[in-house]
Amino acid sequence: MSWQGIVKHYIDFFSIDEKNIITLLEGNTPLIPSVCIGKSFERPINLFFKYEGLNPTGSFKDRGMTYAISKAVESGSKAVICASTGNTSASAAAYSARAGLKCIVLIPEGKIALGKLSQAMIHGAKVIQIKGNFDDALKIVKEISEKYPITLVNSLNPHRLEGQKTGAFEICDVLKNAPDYHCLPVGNAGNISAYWMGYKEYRSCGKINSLPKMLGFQAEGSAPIVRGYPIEKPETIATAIRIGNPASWDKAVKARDESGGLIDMVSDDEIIKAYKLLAEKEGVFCEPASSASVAGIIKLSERGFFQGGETVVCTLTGHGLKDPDNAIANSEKPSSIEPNISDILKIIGL
Ligand code: AN7
Repeated sequence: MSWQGIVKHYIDFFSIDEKNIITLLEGNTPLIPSVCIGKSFERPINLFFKYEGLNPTGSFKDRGMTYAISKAVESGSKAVICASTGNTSASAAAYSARAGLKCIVLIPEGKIALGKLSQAMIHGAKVIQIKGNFDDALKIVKEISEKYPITLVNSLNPHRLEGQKTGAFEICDVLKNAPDYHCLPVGNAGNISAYWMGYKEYRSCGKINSLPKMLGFQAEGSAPIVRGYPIEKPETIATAIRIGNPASWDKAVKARDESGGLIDMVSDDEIIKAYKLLAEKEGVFCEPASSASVAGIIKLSERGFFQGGETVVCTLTGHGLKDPDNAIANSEKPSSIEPNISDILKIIGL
């Protein structure tokens, strides 16, 4: 049978009447073997990229959103709301459009990537930009959803993490076991928590017989979990993870500690270096926040963290096309000349 989306595919791990499922056939994303980065380490590792940019709206959020929106429909909800650094709003807008729900999104003005903003707008969400950051927006939508009949679809909604756990299932289905390490960028800290839940559920039912160590990376200017206190004014070029007080802080710390992993941080320079390496040496275009996971793996390898030979999966959480401004700003500008073959040959170096 053809792919039916994550909820139907893993229906035994969900609790829903199938007729209420709202899906864009998300999931089943490729686990791409690294051809360069993992092999370039002093002690090479067996590195894979879980390329979540190939979901219907271009990020991992679709896994959580298909289930959150389906459950909202099942419960008779007519409207949903979220705060977002961009990808959640894009996904909420698309799945709400499909379900016929009203969708309201709060975003930090000027700090969301162009592709994401365009998605929320074209799907017909009510887009409200606030002169504040994600953390301010989350506080407001939480309050609204507690007082009015509007369903919150941020990852505080447990159905979001339930959906996102399927990323772990798919990896184990391909590898036939769990990887040794699983590495993710950490923003609101939902995804690392969801993956950990997924791995544990898969082991409980005997699909795998080991668990990975969970590795999370925050951006240096937005690293509350690493520093141990909320960041009032988070900053990073990776706007998706520009979050100072993550909602799933405790869950992420639990995933780190139960698995024997770590949560550390990488600089914007390291993020951009990994972003370019992925694009130029692996042929994989992800957004800057996604490459924080790969930047983290590179940093760990330089510290002698890996023995060599371990299987390591990095989730590349969002597609590079989400953020064309950063792609252009960090690449060589195209030359612009008259259509003259000799000048063109000179530029090519022939
Ligand atoms: C590409 O869209 O928080 O640690 O509002 O878009 O589960 O929050 C996005 C987060 C990583 C961090 N990579 O995941 C939002 C939002 C990308 C992201 C994260 C996000 P979490």
